[in-house]
Amino acid sequence: MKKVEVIGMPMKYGCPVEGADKAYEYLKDSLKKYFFIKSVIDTKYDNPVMYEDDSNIKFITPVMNISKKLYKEVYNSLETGNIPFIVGGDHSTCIGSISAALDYYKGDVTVIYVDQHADIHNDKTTPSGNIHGMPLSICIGRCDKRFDIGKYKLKPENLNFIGLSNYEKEEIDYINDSNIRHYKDCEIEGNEEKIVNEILNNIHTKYVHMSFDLDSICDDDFHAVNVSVDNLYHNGGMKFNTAKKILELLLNNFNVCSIDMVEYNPLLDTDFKCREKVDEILNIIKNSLE
Ligand SMILES: [Mn+2]
Repeated sequence: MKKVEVIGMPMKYGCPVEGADKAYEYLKDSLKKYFFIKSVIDTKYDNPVMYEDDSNIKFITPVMNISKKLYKEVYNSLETGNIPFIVGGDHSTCIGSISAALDYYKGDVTVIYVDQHADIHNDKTTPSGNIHGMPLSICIGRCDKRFDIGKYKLKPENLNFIGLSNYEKEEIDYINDSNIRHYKDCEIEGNEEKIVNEILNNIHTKYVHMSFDLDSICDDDFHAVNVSVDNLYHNGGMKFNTAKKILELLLNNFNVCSIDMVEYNPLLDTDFKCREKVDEILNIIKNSLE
């Protein structure tokens, strides 16, 4: 039986908000209760440079160098027959994990991306220059060669979004033009099984990487994230119970080879309410996969 093993990724260079790099440290005791801890990536970086050229991309060398360290660790975990569970960090975390899964399984990997944001800007379209809004384009290979990592690229047909609510025009245009399957945050409640079955019936690969951004949960139920979506026009994410149901269905129905959980910001979790919910999520992962 495969074993879930935790890789801590205290990554902060993909997002300007302080705090997500401390998630692993805050969650360590809970994580140890449920899982074997494989390692923690050393994300310390001497003299990181924010802008290296005249583009608006921030911290490209630290992000890519640290991502390559995570890539090696995730690849090694897959080689030893385990299921790496990467605890970020901002969502640039998934650059290393997805590219490692793609290389290890020679491209035979579907990504299920549970997030309110599309995270699919490329180096030309990003308005903020924050790399946590670009990881999927990096894995697909639609950024310039400074972002090269791994050999196998993610095919758009093997990408699925669950929980989308917040994206820029360039992102949704690319998603629509590439026929990327996507479900908006407001479509999910009550349709969890239907959605999971639709993805299951259209899957082209043997393996699935699940990338779970905690900001896919609405602000009322889970506020301690780097970039919450809360505006007049959206419910701003799934209810916690809906997210749990989706997670449970995904983990029980797909051949999940690797998982990320990202963007938890413990500095904003002043009453520890979100940490209790993370504990419930860990329990679901444990019960579904081990
Ligand atoms: Mn994200």
